[in-house]
Amino acid sequence: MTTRNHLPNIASPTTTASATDYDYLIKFLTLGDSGVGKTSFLFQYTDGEFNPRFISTVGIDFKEKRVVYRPQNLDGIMKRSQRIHLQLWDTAGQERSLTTAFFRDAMGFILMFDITNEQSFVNIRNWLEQLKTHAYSEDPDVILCGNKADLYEKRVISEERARQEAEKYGLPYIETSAATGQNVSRAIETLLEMIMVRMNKVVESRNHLTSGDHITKSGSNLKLNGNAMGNQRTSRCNC
Ligand SMILES: Nc1nc2c(ncn2[C@@H]2O[C@H](COP(=O)(O)OP(=O)(O)OP(=O)(O)O)[C@@H](O)[C@H]2O)c(=O)[nH]1
Ligand SMILES: [Mg+2]
Repeated sequence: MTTRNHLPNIASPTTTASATDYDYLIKFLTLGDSGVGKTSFLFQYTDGEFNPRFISTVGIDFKEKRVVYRPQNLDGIMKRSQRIHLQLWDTAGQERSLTTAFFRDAMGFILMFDITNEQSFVNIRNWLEQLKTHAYSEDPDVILCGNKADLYEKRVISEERARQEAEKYGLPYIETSAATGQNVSRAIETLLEMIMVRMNKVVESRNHLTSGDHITKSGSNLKLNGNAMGNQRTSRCNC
């Protein structure tokens, strides 16, 4: 376990009145080569729309969406739904060095390739290397998306090959289409589930933390780590 191995940015603001109507702020980051469909994927998820024109992202951008997370009732204990404010950071495939600074602040990563583009698939390895170096943990929560599933006639990466690659890295794999919306919500929900499971483990273990540990709770809200939002308290959990 390294000092980077903490969950960042699970936070609930206490300093602004308008920001108190959700339980957790969670940041995701899209990654992948230019043109694989990161921006289109987020646009489809937040706005339910698709633009066939390619406008390459410059720098970094983000979109937001509120969702409700319902914890799975595995142990027979009813758990209350949690209101999530999702912040979806969209990186530019061409500007790796610029965007690595944002890796550390994200809790979950949507790693995307284009099923019609061999090179974007080959480059998954490079993106994972970058993640290992710059993310909050050497083992962050990542979902692999094979995008442009609607272009099946142009497919060059078979689903089986993609699944094998995902398995090699221990990642869930989902085929998506930003054009039709296929599996777009499902991909986000899968990643959110991974994070909430990880986070709820932290919540459950909070009673074991000593007063010297860097985790605080306010009302029903847990705060972990500081971030670039500017309206949260800073605390940190080495979990
Ligand atoms: N048919 C189809 N086209 C897609 C899909 N996703 C994206 N595109 C198209 O692919 C092109 C690139 O999409 P973007 O979303 O801009 O790609 P990006 O990954 O954000 O690229 P950068 O910002 O340069 O990193 C655009 O012309 C999109 O319309 C998809 O699922 N199906
Ligand atoms: Mg883009």
